[in-house]
Amino acid sequence: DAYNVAIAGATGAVGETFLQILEERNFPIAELRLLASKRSVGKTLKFKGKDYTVQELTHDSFKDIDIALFSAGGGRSLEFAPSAVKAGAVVVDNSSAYRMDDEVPLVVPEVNPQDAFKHKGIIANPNCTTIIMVVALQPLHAYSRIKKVVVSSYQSSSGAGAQAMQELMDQTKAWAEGKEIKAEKFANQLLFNVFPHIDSFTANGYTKEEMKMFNETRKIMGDKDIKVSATCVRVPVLSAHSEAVTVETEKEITPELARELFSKAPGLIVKDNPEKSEYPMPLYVAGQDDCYVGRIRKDISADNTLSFWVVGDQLRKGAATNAVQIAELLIK
Ligand code: A2P
Ligand code: 11C
Repeated sequence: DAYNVAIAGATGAVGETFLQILEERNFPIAELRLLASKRSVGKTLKFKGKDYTVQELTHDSFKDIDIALFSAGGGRSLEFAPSAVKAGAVVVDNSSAYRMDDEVPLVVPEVNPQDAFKHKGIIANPNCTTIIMVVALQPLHAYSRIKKVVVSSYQSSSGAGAQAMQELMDQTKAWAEGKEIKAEKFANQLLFNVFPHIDSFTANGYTKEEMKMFNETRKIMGDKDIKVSATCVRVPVLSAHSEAVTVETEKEITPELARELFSKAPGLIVKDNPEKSEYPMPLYVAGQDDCYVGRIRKDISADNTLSFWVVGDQLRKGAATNAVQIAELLIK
């Protein structure tokens, strides 16, 4: 069997990664329809060596489409996903628009694949930082219930899209040429800087990105008692997000046991030889589908508490790979 697939937001950072992943995984595609804004109409994108012309995303874009992958921003998802569902497609939506909707499953295939089958037309792809963290939390949680997580993220410019990645490269070039450094996509200069501000601030002092980690983790892991306190930080890295995670579990999980649980977990690779300066780093994890975990150690500030470092390519496992894995579940 082969399926008719549409990509809404095909010209974006995640959209282009969708094309790569569908090609690499040889997803069975009959027709491929690439959709973006009016600005991109007529532009061509390559898939398996063939040129595809971008069309405008409209309410009529989804006739005969089986699977629609959305990554064109939450506004577009709210406006056009219902039209795709009406046309008979299943939507896998990478935006935050539907994630906390009770009717919409929020799925990470390594954690809650069964939830994908409860969909009513739309399945939500979680936030990238959340996906990378829960891939590592799941094997621990399966051994002993997680009570609390404290996490700081080191998020790359790719999280803010293709133009944000370009801005970091432009700032680097401007600095090297002694020219003025401009910040437009980000509120602050990212080159030579970090800022603890991703998405907008909410009334409790956390940002929306940080609250996504709190709320989405509970929904994906199916445990309303897990508490997550996050500080989400933008760093001048092009792609792949890193996270320093501290987890309190009901039973003690020693570093040795954690290493064993992580090693057996799907989608996760242990790289943890600090004496050889070997630990996961975004520069090397970028371009890979698996998440990497290292710096596994007993936390010395509390009982039954473990600390580790996890890195994942935000455009791949944090977005496109996870969404394509969801589509693969549906056609299996
Ligand atoms: P376009 O390139 O035509 O602007 P990113 O997250 O990398 O910034 O990408 C955003 C994606 O969403 C792009 O493919 C972009 O298309 C698409 N997009 C943005 N606004 C619209 C819109 N109003 N209608 C359709 N697609 C949109
Ligand atoms: C970032 N994680 O790095 C954000 C982008 O909820 O899907 C993704 C926002 C989301 O900027």
